[in-house]
Amino acid sequence: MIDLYTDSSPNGFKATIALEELALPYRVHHVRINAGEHRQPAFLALNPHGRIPVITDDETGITLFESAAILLYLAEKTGRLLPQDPVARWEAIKWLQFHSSSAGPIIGQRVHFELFAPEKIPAAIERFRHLTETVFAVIDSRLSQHPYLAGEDYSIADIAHFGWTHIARIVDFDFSQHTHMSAWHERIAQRPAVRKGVTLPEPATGA
Ligand SMILES: N[C@@H](CCC(=O)N[C@@H](CS)C(=O)NCC(=O)O)C(=O)O
Repeated sequence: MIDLYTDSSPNGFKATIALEELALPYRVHHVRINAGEHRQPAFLALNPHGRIPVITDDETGITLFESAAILLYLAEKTGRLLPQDPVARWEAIKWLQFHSSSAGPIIGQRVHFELFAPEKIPAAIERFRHLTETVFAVIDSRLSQHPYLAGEDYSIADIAHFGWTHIARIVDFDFSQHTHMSAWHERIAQRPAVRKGVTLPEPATGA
């Protein structure tokens, strides 16, 4: 059985969506970031960086933090959501890595500086708006050529990016001018596992 430690937030949704897509049995442990539960010793023992999501798998004894590692683990465990063909497989890993190193942190910083920073810093807001637009343009260009980031098939790369495009929509970061990315987002948002994944744990962010 997999235990998932998470909150209603973009990085957490990647794990809930993947677990729902794969129909793996799992237990959700709600780590309330607002209440500082991610800084408690019991949680820091699972992730010393104090961030959700975390999974433990009692079948293998493996504990993982970092959403990309979790997505790769779940894909490898089931043989699904990561193409077998080497070209598509490495496309999926490349776009997953692009998400973890570029898209996720950039959108996250934009959310911080536009919505949560105690002081409005125009240069920081402008910088992360510009960087977000660049990321959206890169994703849009890829999706103008293929239905999914890895190519023809939906994969963990799409799940990773969707975690943040879902939040971008909620906080009104408009990407409608990126028409291929917008259509991809709508298509993924309609998947039953995705609809459920973004509601976990309750209460859902922005719902
Ligand atoms: N690179 C990490 C980022 C995890 C992360 O930042 N999670 C956020 C919630 S979306 C968190 O736990 N924030 C708590 C904090 O910043 O103190 C991943 O992909 O898992």
